[in-house]
Parts: sequence; structure tokens; C-alpha cells
Amino acid sequence: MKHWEHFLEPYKQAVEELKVKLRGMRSQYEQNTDHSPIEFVTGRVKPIASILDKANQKGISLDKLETEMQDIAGLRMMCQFVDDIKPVVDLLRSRNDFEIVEERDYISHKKASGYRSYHVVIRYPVQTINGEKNILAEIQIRTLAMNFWATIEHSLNYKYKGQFPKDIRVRLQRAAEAAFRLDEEMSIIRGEIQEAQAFFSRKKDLQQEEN
Ligand code: 0O2
Ligand code: 0O2
Repeated sequence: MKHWEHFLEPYKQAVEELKVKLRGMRSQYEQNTDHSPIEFVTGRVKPIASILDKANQKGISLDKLETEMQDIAGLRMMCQFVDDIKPVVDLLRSRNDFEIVEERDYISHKKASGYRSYHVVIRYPVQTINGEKNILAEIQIRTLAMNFWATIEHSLNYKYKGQFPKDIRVRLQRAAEAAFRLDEEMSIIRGEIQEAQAFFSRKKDLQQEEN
């Protein structure tokens, strides 16, 4: 147990630091533009039981976790529109506080399950009392609709341990198509939605100034 605490410490620090940094991108957008492509940011360190399960499933030996398990530190950036994802990825590419080591585009190439998301794996330097330690972290960038589907599917996956009954599998695939269409519909009326959001956020600002 002590060994795990020691191993996970830099990952915990990285998740906390990256949450602040990525949330900082959101607040800068909010201050400088009418629309932030980032809706919200979450992060977590993978629980030990999940690390062990995944290592077991993928045949990763425990002494290779650091190099072979890329999502021990995981961050998620949620966007309103599919078109917001690319500018967010471009911003990640332009940063100089970490290095991108891999990108996986499950939006142009959705997974067989119906999963859609854009994954960016980074090498992030953590400052420790023993010097700098580089760790891998995975940033998942997705729309709210993609996130809704993935969250539900993930819970069901947990319940059925990946072996879905046929009717559930079919329903999940239909739900994935519905989420895809929802994203498409929202993209079409994006201009209208953003105009309304900008109007309400200006109104809120004015009310705050009056109080
Ligand atoms: P569960 O139920 O197992 O999913 P804050 O206090 O707001 O700074 P907090 O409360 O520590 O932050 O966490 P945050 O950032 O709100 O989000 C934590 C939740 O985000 C996790 O819940 C995950 O569901 C989810 N999450 C975020 N990023 C990732 C990721 O990259 N991979 C995965 N698998 N999940 C992610 P829990 O606590 O793990 O509970
Ligand atoms: P968690 O913390 O429970 O979410 P693999 O595990 O082989 O699919 P790999 O190589 O680790 O893939 O990388 P990949 O596929 O880029 O990223 C894996 C993570 O993406 C998963 O983490 C999920 O968070 C998410 N993901 C991938 N496929 C699906 C899917 O079909 N449904 C859902 N809901 N999420 C998916 P873990 O390992 O599941 O961990």
C-alpha cells in the first residue's frame, strides 16, 4: 500500500496541476470572448483496482506501468460543439508546459462500441523533492453528448463486465447514433445558440455591475 501511495503521488500532483491549467484556459476564454469552447474540465487518478484490472487485461507487467499505461492520470475537457474540439486540441499542441506523445481520433474513427472522443497523450514534467519526474497523462476531449453516452456506457460496461446482452448492445449503438445526430443538429443551430448565450452572459454581467 505504501508503495502504491509513493507510485501514485506524482500522478496526483499532475492531475491537480493540469486541472488548474486547463480550467485556466476556460476562464481566459470567458474573459476574452463571447464563447468558450471549453464547457468544463474534470480529472482523476485511476483507482488502484482499475490499474490492476487493466494491466491484467492488456498483459502489462507492473514494473512497466509508467511507460505502458497512459491514463493513470486522466483529464477530460468537455465542449458544447464538435467544432470546438479542434481549436482546443490546437491550443494543447501549442503549449510548452508538456509534450504531446500521441493523439487518437475516435471522432473521425469511432470505436466499434460507438465511443467517440479525441484523446491526447502527453508527457508532463512534475517537480518533486527528488527532481523532475516525467509522467504520461491522457486528456480526453469530447462534446457533452459524447460524454453523456460514454458515461452511461461505462456504467453499464461495469455492470455487465463488457459482455452486454444483445438488446442492450443494440440500444447502446442506437443511443450512440442519436448522440451523433444531436451533435450534428446543435452544430447547425450553433450561431443561434451562441448569440443567445452571449446575450444572457452580458445581461448577467450588467446585473452584477448594478448590484
Ligand atoms: P466515478 O464515479 O468512478 O466516475 P474538483 O474538486 O472539482 O477540482 P474532483 O471532485 O476531484 O475535482 O473531480 P472532478 O474533476 O470534478 O471529476 C472527477 C470525475 O471525473 C471522476 O469521478 C471521473 O468520473 C471523471 N473523470 C475525469 N477525467 C477522467 C478521465 O480521464 N478518465 C476517467 N475515466 N474519468 C475521468 P470519480 O471520482 O473517478 O468517480
Ligand atoms: P476508465 O478510467 O475506467 O475510463 P483500451 O483500454 O485498449 O480501449 P487504450 O489503449 O488504453 O485503450 O487507450 P484509449 O482507447 O485511447 O483510451 C481508453 C479510455 O478511453 C478508456 O479508459 C475510457 O475512458 C475511454 N474509452 C475507450 N473506449 C471506450 C468505450 O467503448 N466506452 C467508454 N465508455 N469509454 C471508452 P478505461 O481504461 O476504460 O478506464
